[in-house]
Amino acid sequence: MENHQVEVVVSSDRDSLTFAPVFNVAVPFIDRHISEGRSAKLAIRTNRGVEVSYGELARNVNCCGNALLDLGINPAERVIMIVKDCAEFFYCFWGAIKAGLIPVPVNTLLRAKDYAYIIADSGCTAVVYSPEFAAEVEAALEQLETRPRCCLLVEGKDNSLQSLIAAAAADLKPAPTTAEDDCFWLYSSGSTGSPKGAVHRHRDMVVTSQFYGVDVLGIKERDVCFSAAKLFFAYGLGNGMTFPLWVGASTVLYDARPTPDSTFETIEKFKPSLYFGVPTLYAAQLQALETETRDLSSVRLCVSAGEALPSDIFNRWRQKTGLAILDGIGSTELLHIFISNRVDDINPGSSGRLVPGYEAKILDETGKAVPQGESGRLWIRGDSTARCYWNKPQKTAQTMVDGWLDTGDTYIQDRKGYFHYCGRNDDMLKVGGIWCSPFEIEAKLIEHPKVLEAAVVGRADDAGLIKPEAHIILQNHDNAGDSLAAELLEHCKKGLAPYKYPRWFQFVTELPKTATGKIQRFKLRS
Ligand code: 3UK
Repeated sequence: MENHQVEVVVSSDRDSLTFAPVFNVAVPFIDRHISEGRSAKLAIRTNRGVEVSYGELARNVNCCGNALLDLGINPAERVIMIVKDCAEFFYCFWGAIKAGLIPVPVNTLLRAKDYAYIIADSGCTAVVYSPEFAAEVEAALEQLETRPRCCLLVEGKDNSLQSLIAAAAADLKPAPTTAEDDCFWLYSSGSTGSPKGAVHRHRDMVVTSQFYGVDVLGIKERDVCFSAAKLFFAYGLGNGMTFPLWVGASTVLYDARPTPDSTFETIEKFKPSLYFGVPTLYAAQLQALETETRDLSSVRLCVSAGEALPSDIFNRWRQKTGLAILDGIGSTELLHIFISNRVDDINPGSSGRLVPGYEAKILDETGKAVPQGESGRLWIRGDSTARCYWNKPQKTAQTMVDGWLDTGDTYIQDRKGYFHYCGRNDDMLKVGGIWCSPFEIEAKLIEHPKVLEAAVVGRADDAGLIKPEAHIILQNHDNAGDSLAAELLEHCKKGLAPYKYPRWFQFVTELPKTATGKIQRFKLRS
C-alpha cells in the first residue's frame, strides 16, 4: 500500500492505519501538497471557469478558517453548510476542520422545514449558504425560536463568506486535534423518521481515501475526477473532494442539477478520467445515447453507487461506451463504499466483494450468522464508521453495536465472496411465506425495452395477503394499457419464480424518490 501521508500516518498495513498522537486531517489533505511541491498544480476546475491551484486552495482554506474564528465560532461548534458544488465548499469545509470547528454539509435540495429541523437539531453556531438556496434557508431561519449566531451567504456584496475570506489572514495553525476527535457530520435522510446527524472523526476520510480510493479505484495524481453526485452526499464528498485531494489529483465541479446533457457536456469539456454517477442517471444517459453520440474517451472508469446497478444497465453502458461501471455499496454512516466490484473483477448485478479494511457479517432475525448463500441483514465493521448519531442515543445503540454497523440491507454472499443486494430490510416482501425481493422483480421489468423505471411494492390482495405490485414508467407512456401489462407479465414469467410475478401493473409518469434518487417504495404502498 502506498502511504500518502508519511508524517501523520505513522504506519499502515493492508487493513489498518495508525495515526500520530496529534492529527488534524486538513494537514495531509491540504497542506501536504505544498511541501510536496504541488502548489502550482490545479486542484479544482468549475463549470463557471474558476481554476484553483493547490497553493491557492491551501491559502484560501487558511483564510476561511481564520474568517470563521474571527466570527467568534469556538472549537467543536458546528457550521452548517448549504452550499452548491464550488471552490468555497472546499474552503469552508477544510477551513473549519483546520480551525477545529465541525462543518456539516447538508443536502441542498431540502425545504425550509427540513433546514429548520437540522439547524435546531445540530445546535449549530453558524449557517453558510449559497444564494441559490436563500429562499428556503431564510424561511427556515424565520421559523426558529433562536437563530444561530452567524448566518452568512457564500457570495454577495457585504459580509459574504467570499468577502470575509478576502479580508482574513493567510496563516493558520492546525487545531491540535486527534484522529479520534469529531471532525464533520453528515445528515442521513432515511425513508422514515427525522434526519440523523452521523458524527465522523478525523481519521474517517483517510480510511475511505486509502482503502477505497487508492486500493480499489487505483486513483493516481494524474487522475481527473468528476462526480455527478454532489459534494453534500457522502458519495460525492469522497468522489469529488477527498479522493482527489488525497493523491494530489484534480476535480471538476458542476454547480447545477446533473442531467444527461450537462453531464456529457462536462465530460467532453473537462475530460475527467474517473466519472461517478448513480444508476438513475446512467439509465437516463443511456436513453440519450440512443439518439446522439458523445465523446467519453477521457474516461478510464465509471463508478456507480447509491442504489444497486442492474446488470442490464451495466451491459448496455459497456456496449454503448466500451466502459465498465464499478458498482459498490456505501453509506453515510460508513462514509463511503465498503463492498465493491474491481476493475479486474466485475460481477455485473452484484455489489462485488469487501473493500480492504472492512469486515462483513450477514445475520438472521435472531442475530445468528446465516449459512452462506442465504439472505440476511448485512452488518459492517470498519474504521470509517461514524462515532454516533448526534443526540440519538437509542438509534445509535440499535445501529452501532461493538464497532459493527447495521446497514438495514438484506444481502446474500455467494460461494465466491460476491455480495448480492436483495433490497432494504424494510422493503422486503413475504409472498406466500417466502421472502421476495422487489429489487429482483424491478430488475426483470427494467430489462424489457419498453420499461424505463420500475418500483415494486407489497399490496394486499382480496384475501389480505401481500403480493407484488409494479409501478412502471414507460419509455413512452402512450403504450400503457392491458395488452402491455400482459406482455410484461409474459416477460416476468421468463426467469422469475411464480410467486414473484407482479399481480398488478400501474403505469405512472413519476415515482416518488428521495433527494439521493432512491425510490421511496413506502409512498407507493397503499
Ligand atoms: C443503499 C446501495 C445497493 C443501501 C453512499 C456510496 O448511498 C450512500 O449512502 P446513503 O446513506 O444510503 C445507504 C444505503 O443505500 N445503497 C447504496 N449503494 C448501493 N444498495 N447497491 C449499491 N451499490 O440501502 C445502503 O444501506 O444515502 C453510497 C458512498 C457513500 C454513500 N454514503
